Amino acid sequence: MRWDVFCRVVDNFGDIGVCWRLAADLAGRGEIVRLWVDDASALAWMAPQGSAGVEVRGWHEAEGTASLAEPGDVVVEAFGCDPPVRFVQRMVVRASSSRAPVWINLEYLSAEAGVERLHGLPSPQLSGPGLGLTKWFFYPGFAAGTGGLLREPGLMATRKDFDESAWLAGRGIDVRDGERRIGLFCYENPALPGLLDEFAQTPTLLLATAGHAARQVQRELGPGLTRGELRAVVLPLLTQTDFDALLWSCELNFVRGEDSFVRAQWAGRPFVWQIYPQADQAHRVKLSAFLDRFLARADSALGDSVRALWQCWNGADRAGTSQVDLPAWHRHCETWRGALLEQPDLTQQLIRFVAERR
Ligand code: TRH
Repeated sequence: MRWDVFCRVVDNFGDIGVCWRLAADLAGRGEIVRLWVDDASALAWMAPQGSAGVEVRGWHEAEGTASLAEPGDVVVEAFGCDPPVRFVQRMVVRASSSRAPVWINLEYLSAEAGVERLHGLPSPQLSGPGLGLTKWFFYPGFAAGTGGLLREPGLMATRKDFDESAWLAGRGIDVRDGERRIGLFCYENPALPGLLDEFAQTPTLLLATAGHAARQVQRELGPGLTRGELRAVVLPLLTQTDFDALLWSCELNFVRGEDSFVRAQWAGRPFVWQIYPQADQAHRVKLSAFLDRFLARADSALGDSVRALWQCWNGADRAGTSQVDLPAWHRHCETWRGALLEQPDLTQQLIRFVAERR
């Protein structure tokens, strides 16, 4: 099938990060994809090699009248980004002359219970440029009855064969015996200074990703990038493939947003999530909903300590990892990943969903 995926970069890297993973995964399964994006600049470092089967196009090109902008069989708008009006009008024209494109709104990921109810619901277009078409809500999620999570077919095999020492050496990162490795991808976080104090008590190598994390670590630790037994390395922007490798190379990962949050779960290593903050505090509910699901089967000491750490990292001025039993947490993350692997992945579910509606 021919797919048109629309992405508007609101801020940060998550919008394009998710859309790129989806586009590349679709193409990897033999689909033909055009990714229409209003700002493709991040792809230069996230996916410099591109992907066979994915054509990246400027958003404005979809507004034109050239045959290039004829809608394909499926139109995916990521996160309710509203494809250009002229493009939607041509979807209506296509519907009148042949088969209507299946129009999907790929929603944000949430562990809230309502997701199962909303996933797959139709939204008939009763007004506007898409009048007469139907848009379908597609919700990623953690439970049966949701659209699942992005997971490329070969991901777990690659994860299993991954050689973290070789990857770290290849990036020029010097690894020392007895040092725990922690990955840091976060927004500006008032809890970071306290956490660095804690890390300084134990031999620790902190791998800080480019952007907010790197800037805050540099500000806190100064040019030497050390404090007590802690040393930090500031990373350049990594490709998405190397970003996954980073998560696989650390004993504990701090992640944020949506895509890195999912990838940390496929890593099967302990992780702390900094949720994307929303002005109306809706993120607090989302955070609790995930913690409830994630910790439902953890023993109470582990559950309480992980919950406390995550809540501090998302709002307090102090957060510490020392209360958490890291080996037990690691086992828990592997069990959680095992349960998620039982679910069909998002791309597979999306292809099936579309096929049933054509
Ligand atoms: O950048 P984010 O905070 O994105 C957020 C969320 O998606 C949020 O839900 C959304 O509303 C907001 O953007 C607009 O975090 P996220 O989702 O983890 O995306 C980061 C992407 O960047 C992910 O695909 C991994 C990638 N990345 C790299 O490929 N290399 C890097 O070096 C780094 C630091 C990130």
